Amino acid sequence: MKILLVYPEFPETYWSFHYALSFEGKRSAFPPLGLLTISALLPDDWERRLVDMNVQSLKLADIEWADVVFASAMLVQKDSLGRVVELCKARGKRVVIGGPYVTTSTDTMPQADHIFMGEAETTLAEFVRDLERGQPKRIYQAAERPALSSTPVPDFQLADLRHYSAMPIQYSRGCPFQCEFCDIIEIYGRVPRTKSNEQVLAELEELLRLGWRGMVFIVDDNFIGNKRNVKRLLPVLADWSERHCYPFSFMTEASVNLAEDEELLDGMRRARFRRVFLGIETPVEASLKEAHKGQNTRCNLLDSVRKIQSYGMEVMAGFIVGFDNDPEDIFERQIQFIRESAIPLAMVGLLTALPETQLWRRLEREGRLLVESTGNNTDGSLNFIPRMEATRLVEGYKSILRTIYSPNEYYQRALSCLERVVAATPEPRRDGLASDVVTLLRVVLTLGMRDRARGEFWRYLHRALTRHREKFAEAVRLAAMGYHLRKLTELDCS
Ligand code: B12
Ligand code: SF4
Repeated sequence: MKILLVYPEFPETYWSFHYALSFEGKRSAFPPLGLLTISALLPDDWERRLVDMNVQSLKLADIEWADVVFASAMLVQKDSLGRVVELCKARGKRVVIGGPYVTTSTDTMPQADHIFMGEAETTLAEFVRDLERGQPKRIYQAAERPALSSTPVPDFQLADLRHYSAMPIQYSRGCPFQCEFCDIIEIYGRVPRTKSNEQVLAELEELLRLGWRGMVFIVDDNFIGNKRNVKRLLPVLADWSERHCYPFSFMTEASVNLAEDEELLDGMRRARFRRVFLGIETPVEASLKEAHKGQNTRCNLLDSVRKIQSYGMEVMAGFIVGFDNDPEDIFERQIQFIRESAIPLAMVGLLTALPETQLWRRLEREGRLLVESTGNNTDGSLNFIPRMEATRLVEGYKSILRTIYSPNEYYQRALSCLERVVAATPEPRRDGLASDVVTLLRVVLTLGMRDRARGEFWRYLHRALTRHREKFAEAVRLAAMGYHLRKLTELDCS
């Protein structure tokens, strides 16, 4: 059996990091871990090929080669997925689809032959058996969420690692909290399930064997969802890293209560976590309460950010406007908070009702739902009737983006971040010195010569060099990221 695994194209969004990645000569941030995991669950003697359309085009020859096509998508990839399914069906191929989009919106891809809802660790084996018997079903959905002990080491070797800026691994699924807008808890549940320490090390060993060096993104919904287990993992991870001369550094996503736990923070510092993404959402307490995000109201959010930064981790964070309780001055308050927090990568979105969430159900009851979301909460579109007048909300939202990504504001935050994030040892080298030099030249050529904000860039670089010389590589990386965020803002919000 020949299996073609296809990952549809992402539209250009803040999250594509397109403009920043091009400096490094990378085509995409991460390979598709869902498909690499699916591949590892298939019978050993089946042949597999991966086409990540974010790094290479889908060729007719690939489709012709395959007996079965497997595709995975988030909502934001829906249009591209639709085109993939159409193309493959037109060539008479059997098409199997799965992933977060398919899980939450089943009835929207009528041409696909088989639909996998939820996690596939148990259902895929059932499909393979059914297929061999000639009786595959249209819909597969596991009765229970699988234990992650059944998740194999992903087939990382299928991806051309050179095209990506970081590698993903997953330690846990699910999150114990219950934020109203969140679809994670609907898809992956509220009881965090973790892999064993041995499984994690086996995945790292495999990445090492394949020659990967550099950033590893632990793509958990909430890395500290199961604190007891993660506290057992961290010393093992630190020890492994030391024994292997620190080939990787780590980034992950976590809830803000990370700041309350010094044992966890210390464990993460020792294991060389460099970045952590927090769901801060808003500094407005009434809006946090409305969103059932109680964990963010029990602390001073700015202090929590500062504490995490003091453990050597850059904080990235998500922010949302559009809650019913947002006051008229919400836009200024978000800007002020972001300014004071020293979070360069502040990702601000409009509240979005994703299918099957508590928010979706409430708005449906209140008769306020308009359309299915585009899946991209930064494209300025609303899929429900907000309390605030819609035009004012969208305009205010865009004014946040224009302000926080403007060169002065962004470079100032980047400098404050360099100042606060305690000096760490250099990050592991991925592609060697020559490649670093080429990246630097590209950044200097674009930001320091061609860009209209070149004056701000040189002032930033000068201050970074004089005050934080040992963090020069970090300073350049942040500048590149800021350029991406500003470019998109100029395209979308002018
Ligand atoms: C890493 C990640 C990213 C990476 C991209 C990684 C990549 N190239 O794939 C980055 C950071 C770039 C990213 C960006 C975005 N992301 Co994202 N991301 C994730 C995250 C944290 C992990 C994904 C992952 O690797 N999971 C691990 C694998 C093993 O799990 P899985 O994909 O679910 O696969 C399992 C099953 O679903 C199933 N399966 C999956 N595919 C298939 C296919 C077949 C054929 C079969 C049979 C089974 C199957 O089997 C697997 C094993 O059980 C998820 C959350 C999560 N827990 O998954 C969010 C998530 C997928 N992202 C999400 C969103 C919304 C986004 C953004 C739109 C951001 C935003 N808020 O606007 C952007 C879009 C990207 C862009 N360029 O614009 C949502 C998707 C919601 C939806 N219903 O579509 C999620 C679920 C998180 C959330 N609620 O916010 N993301
Ligand atoms: S903390 Fe994050 S992952 Fe957990 S429920 Fe809230 S939004 Fe979802």
